[in-house]
Amino acid sequence: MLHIAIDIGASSGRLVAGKVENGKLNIKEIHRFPNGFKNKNFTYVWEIDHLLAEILKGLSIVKSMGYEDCTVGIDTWAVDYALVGKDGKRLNEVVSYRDHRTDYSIEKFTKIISKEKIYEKTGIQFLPFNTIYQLFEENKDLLNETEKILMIPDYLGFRLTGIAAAETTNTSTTQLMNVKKRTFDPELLEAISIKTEQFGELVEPGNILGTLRQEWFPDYDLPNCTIINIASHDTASAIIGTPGEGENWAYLSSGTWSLLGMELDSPVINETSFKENYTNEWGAFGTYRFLKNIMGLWILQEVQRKLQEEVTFEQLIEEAKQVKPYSQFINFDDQRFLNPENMIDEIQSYCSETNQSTPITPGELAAAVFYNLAIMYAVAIEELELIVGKKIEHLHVVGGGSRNEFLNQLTADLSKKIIYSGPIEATAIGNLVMQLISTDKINSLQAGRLLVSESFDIKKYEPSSLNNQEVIEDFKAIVSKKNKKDT
Ligand code: ADP
Ligand code: LRH
Repeated sequence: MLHIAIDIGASSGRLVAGKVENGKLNIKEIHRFPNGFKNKNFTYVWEIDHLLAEILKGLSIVKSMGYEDCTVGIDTWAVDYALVGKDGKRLNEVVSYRDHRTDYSIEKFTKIISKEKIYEKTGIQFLPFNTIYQLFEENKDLLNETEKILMIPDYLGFRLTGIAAAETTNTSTTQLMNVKKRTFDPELLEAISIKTEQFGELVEPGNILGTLRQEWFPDYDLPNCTIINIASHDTASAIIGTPGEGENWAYLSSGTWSLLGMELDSPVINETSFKENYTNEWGAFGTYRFLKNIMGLWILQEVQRKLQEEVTFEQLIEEAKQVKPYSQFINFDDQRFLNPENMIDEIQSYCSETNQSTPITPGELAAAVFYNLAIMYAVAIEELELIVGKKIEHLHVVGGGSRNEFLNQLTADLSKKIIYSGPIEATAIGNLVMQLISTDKINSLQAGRLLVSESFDIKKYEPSSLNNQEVIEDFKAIVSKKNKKDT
């Protein structure tokens, strides 16, 4: 049986076919397409119908390759949703989490329920765009008409099968789930005037969602597809596809975002995790991803988009290598970098506000991104060890960002940890692993990870002997001075 992972990240989507042959997972990319939000009537929205069309196009390629039957899993980015009316039709544009409607929502909402109480209940980090704040700002008339609020992968699954579910790994990022009771929290729902029934039925990864309704898509020649509820939050799938072994490893899922953390059996909710804004997102098999969102390679994507001429990631990396190291210290987690009008201007303003030199050339801008991200990774690793109380022996870097060997080496040098990079397509692979488990081809997460490590090339980076503690201290000093000035 062929398995198809539909994996849609903020910057691109792909359909990846997978099969176990001779004890290895072989994968093949069937279809790839760009993704991104668009400005429509002054709101940033995703082109969701276009994404559905790309999925159907990809599935018809599967059929044209001679496959009549397959299983399918869908994962996408988290927190965003579609509102569906009684007739099953979508009521709204799907607003992107980078839209500015929630810029001040945490402050407003936490006047109703305190930050401490929300964190105690959910264990989820405070990000301005969490679903709870988006729904808080949502048009109330639309919400009254809403039959179902569906997270993006659930909505795409609903469009393909007609079945409305709320898959738990993605639903946990709403910041509406009570982590102890593992269900929606009534007090949080009440504060945004939403009823539990407005969400789909909660489902754990591993079950079947339904079958593809081919008759709804007469323009496409499609195979018979059984849609499986995999871990539909892309980061949850990425960590399933990360070949960690034992307990002393951390991960960095590196793409549009940098998600750095550890997989735990139970959530960690205490004063330090609250203060440092660590999250406990739900994983498959009762695991928790204790992690931090770091602004990630989004910064580079936006720099690249705003440059006068077209420059590839490879060129940016080569040019960054020629630049004097650590020329500026920039806290890219500052909310100003979430979706500024012009990322280059924003970086330059930050540097002049902090009396630092200004990166100007593409290489200088890319270097500022890489050196500071590597510092931020090292700081997060230090915090993680402290909060979780475990020594991290190595860091697995997966996702598109793991192709960046320069950044991988910098991360090793600054964190003083051994880095293993790859697989690049860990998310699609994690999606496939859940399909293999749910169709009884393998029997556990551990077996899945072993299969991943035996099937894909993993590269090792050793930390250099340079003492980089000083740059980390310089970074912290500039950031704390700037934060004080801003408050
Ligand atoms: P997402 O799933 O969030 O859309 P990906 O996992 O696809 O993100 O990773 C996208 C990132 O991968 C880009 O922002 C870029 O930094 C990095 N990347 C892509 N191609 C290359 C390359 N050839 N060399 C180095 N980095 C790359
Ligand atoms: C990564 C991701 C991340 C979320 C963000 C919205 O694609 O799913 O885990 O915090 O997007």
